[in-house]
Amino acid sequence: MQLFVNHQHTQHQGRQEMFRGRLVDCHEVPARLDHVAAEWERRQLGAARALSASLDDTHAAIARVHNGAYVEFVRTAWDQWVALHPDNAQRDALPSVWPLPSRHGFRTDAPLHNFAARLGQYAFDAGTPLMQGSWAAAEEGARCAVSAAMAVAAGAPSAFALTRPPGHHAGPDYMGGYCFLNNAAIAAQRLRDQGFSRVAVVDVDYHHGNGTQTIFYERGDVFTLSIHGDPRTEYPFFLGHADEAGAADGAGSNLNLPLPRGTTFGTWHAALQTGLERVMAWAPTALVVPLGVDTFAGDPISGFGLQSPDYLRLGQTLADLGLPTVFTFEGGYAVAEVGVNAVNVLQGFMQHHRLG
Ligand code: SP5
Ligand code: ZN
Repeated sequence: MQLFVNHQHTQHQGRQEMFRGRLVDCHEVPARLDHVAAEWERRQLGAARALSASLDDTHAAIARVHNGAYVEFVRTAWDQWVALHPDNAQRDALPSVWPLPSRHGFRTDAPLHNFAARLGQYAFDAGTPLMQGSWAAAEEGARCAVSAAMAVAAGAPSAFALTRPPGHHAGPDYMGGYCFLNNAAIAAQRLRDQGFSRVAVVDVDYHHGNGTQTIFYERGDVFTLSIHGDPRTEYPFFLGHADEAGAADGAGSNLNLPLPRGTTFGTWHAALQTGLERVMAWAPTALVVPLGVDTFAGDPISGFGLQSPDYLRLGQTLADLGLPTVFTFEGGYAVAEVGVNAVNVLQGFMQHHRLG
């Protein structure tokens, strides 16, 4: 498995997120990635590769799944924020006002010249702080995702984009859920553009992969499967229900398998196998796995009960599909265990994949 590491990730280091009416320390911290890198190294799984994608190519890949005005906003948001008031340089930007859906009468077509309004237009929660280095970190993460996809397109059996901030909650024109650019969607689209005719995304993060689902919802060339905490009780609440099956050309190519809080590995893995039967019946030629390990029993913000050895088995199950595979790093907030859990998936995969 080829490893691509985002060495710019520490430029994104959120201070606080809104939780139950007050600001609490961010769960999505730089040490998460460092633990995964250290565990990969400890097991001697191979040196990280140089990123093959240029910045120009990365921007082209980002533009394949994200809206140009949104990308330009994320790129320039910090400077706009600091221009409002010099004290803002010491604070992260967090949204606090949003338009409700248009049925409530609010307009989103009028020009917005206020930064707080523009931030609300492009974000769906107050848990995704944006700071000086957020764009640089997210951009380099997308570069890792493109490089990983290109490695697989060139014949590598598998590749891992080890990056943060994560990506699977970011939609065509919005940030949220600690995510700015959808690395998994960027990788899937690049695999399509490199000639893989049918790409499946199998999202195993605790939270529904709403951004990825939305990006591909009306397309028949990318299948999206997500297994996650039931959005009736779990974040992101407003998407991820079992009846979302895709639309237009994408009808039948989205599958959500929501599970209740408290679900442990036996039930979780049975759901995965049910989902993978649908995926394989769809006949994909490549796979993208947004890899979140916030399904871990010890995760501080999530509600499933997977144990560390279970992640080896998850890797094996994914390997048994026998597909060229790109992994992107998503959630997992039990910081001390995140390295062991994520690398268990990857090592379980490598030990069982027919392509090596
Ligand atoms: C990539 C990813 O896993 N994003 C998850 C974003 C979740 N943000 C909202 C979390 C709200 C739950 N907070 C519970 C805190 C308990 N101390
Ligand atoms: Zn998550």
